[in-house]
Amino acid sequence: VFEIEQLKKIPKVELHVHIEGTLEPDLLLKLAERNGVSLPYNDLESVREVFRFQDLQGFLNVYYSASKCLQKEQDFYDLTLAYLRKCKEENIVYTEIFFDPQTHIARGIALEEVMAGIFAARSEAEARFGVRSQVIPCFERDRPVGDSLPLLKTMERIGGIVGIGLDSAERDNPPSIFNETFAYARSIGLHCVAHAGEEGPPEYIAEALDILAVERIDHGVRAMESTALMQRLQVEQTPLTVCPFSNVALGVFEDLACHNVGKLLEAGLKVTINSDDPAYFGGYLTANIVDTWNALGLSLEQVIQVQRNAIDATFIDAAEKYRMH
Ligand code: ES4
Ligand code: ZN
Repeated sequence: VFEIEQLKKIPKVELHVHIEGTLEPDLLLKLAERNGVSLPYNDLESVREVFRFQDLQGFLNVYYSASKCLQKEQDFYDLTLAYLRKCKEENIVYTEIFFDPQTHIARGIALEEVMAGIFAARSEAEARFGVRSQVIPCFERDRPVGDSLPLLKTMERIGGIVGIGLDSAERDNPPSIFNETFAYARSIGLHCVAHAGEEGPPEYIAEALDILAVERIDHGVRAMESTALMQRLQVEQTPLTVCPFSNVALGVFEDLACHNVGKLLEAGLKVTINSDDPAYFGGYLTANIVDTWNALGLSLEQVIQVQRNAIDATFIDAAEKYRMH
């Protein structure tokens, strides 16, 4: 049986975490008050009540609504620094952080403020805690596809991002329609990832690889439904950023004992473990590993394996990866 304190000691890498999903109830309530935002819940008890989800859409409704409390550069700074402080505490030495620009722009927040807050926290955390990070904006696939390329060009002008991603409601929103935006991102040297095979079918994983040319698949757990795809992911060693707590919280798997991550590992896929939206799904990276490993009876060697996989799957240069190993 693994314990939190034991696995905290192992240096770790996280590749799938949405910064808005690290907004803990106490900071949420504090920001609501600071910015004069009224929420349908105003104490920790009722927050916990609302944080019980049926599926991805049910979660996204709460997540986007809570994000309204993030308004000023300082808010994004506080949010990001709190997560990176958590990384220090858990010995997460490097993390690639997602954010959802469209959620904030749609409310009239300047993208420059959002990004300045996140970047300032990044520098601070590197200097103070030695926790390094990079930043990846995600396009929300349930918003008009035509908004994505102009937004990408705005972010290109602002600078500082390492890649782009694709998130939000997956069903009936296939990756392929973002073709042009991802092609442009690649042409300017950005890395590409996409959520696929979370709630959507295995075909969306193949599409993300073939049409968007993504280098990692976020989630990807529904790959198991296709033998051909499993074989391809094994041969190509495409990293999957698996998020066990998220999958259970959103009903993708009944419980951790039913999760397929052990089978994905046994099939030789390049699996990594991540927290996704830790404030909403019951815990950070270390807790995800501990509880999943205990539920499935996985080994310490497999903990090391997923961490080696995560180092290989990062968007840092080869010399640096070598040092991390
Ligand atoms: C997300 Cl769990 C999940 N899936 C898709 N999009 C997301 N955005 C934040 N969390
Ligand atoms: Zn996600």
